[in-house]
Amino acid sequence: MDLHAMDSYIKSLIKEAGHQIRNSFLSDITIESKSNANDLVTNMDKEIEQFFIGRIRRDFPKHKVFGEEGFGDDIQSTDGVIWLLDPIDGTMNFVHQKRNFAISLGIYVDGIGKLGYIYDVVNDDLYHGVENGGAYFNDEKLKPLLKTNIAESIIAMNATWAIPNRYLDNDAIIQLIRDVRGTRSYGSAALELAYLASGRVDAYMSMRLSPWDIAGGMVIAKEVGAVTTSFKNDPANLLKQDTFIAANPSIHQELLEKYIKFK
Ligand code: 2AM
Ligand code: CA
Ligand code: CA
Ligand code: CA
Repeated sequence: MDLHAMDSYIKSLIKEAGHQIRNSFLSDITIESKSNANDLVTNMDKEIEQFFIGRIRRDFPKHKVFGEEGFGDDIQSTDGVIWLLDPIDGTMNFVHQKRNFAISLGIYVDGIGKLGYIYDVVNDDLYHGVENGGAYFNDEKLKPLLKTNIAESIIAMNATWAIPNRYLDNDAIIQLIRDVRGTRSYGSAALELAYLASGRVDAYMSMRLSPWDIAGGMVIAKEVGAVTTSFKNDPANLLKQDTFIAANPSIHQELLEKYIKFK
């Protein structure tokens, strides 16, 4: 695969999709809920996924697509070329705020991340990464993450972590909230990964993410030296939902050992 040619193709595809999303602000969107009342999906989530799939089927008929809205392929293994696509990551923000959402895309070949894209549609900011070729914020090359420590870190996590739950030791999480410099919650896993890669936060963690939420961001994050794993320190799962942490390498282990404790 010619990564350079693919990269140019994908950038223009993503910009075209972003244009369609921005145009949708001028007309009414249809909002439905999925697994629960707060799990939203709109006609644009579906239309943008179908837009990508139409182009991929036409121009790369051998490639497979694993997308959130289910118009792609039934993916059971990581063999071959797979586009892991979240057409709108942060749908709740898309609906309520008309900002703070992104298109998230990762291109994986036999389970290895080759190209990653996170497009902040409203700000027209594209984060991308090429395996062994660096990570970029628009045209600016991102620098390797600098050494840090918990006390000087900003951690992106959802406020619901403070609510006692069945899985994790709540006291350890509350201690983390006390020990860090600050916490942030942006509501888009892809943007939170982009902020990690660009050094604006030092870690991002979530109790449940899907492959399309993290695929693009993992390629980008790896290029600046970030570590991405499950809470059990396994490689992130490309086939099913799992826990997820992406962090500056100087705090990843301490976060897992001291603060993320399973009951
Ligand atoms: P989505 O907007 O594409 O659904 C919100 O904290 C983040 O978690 C978003 O990246 C959101 O992606 C993701 N997420 C994954 N599964 C979710 C679910 N069932 N409900 C809400 N957000 C979910
Ligand atoms: Ca969703
Ligand atoms: Ca998502
Ligand atoms: Ca989505």
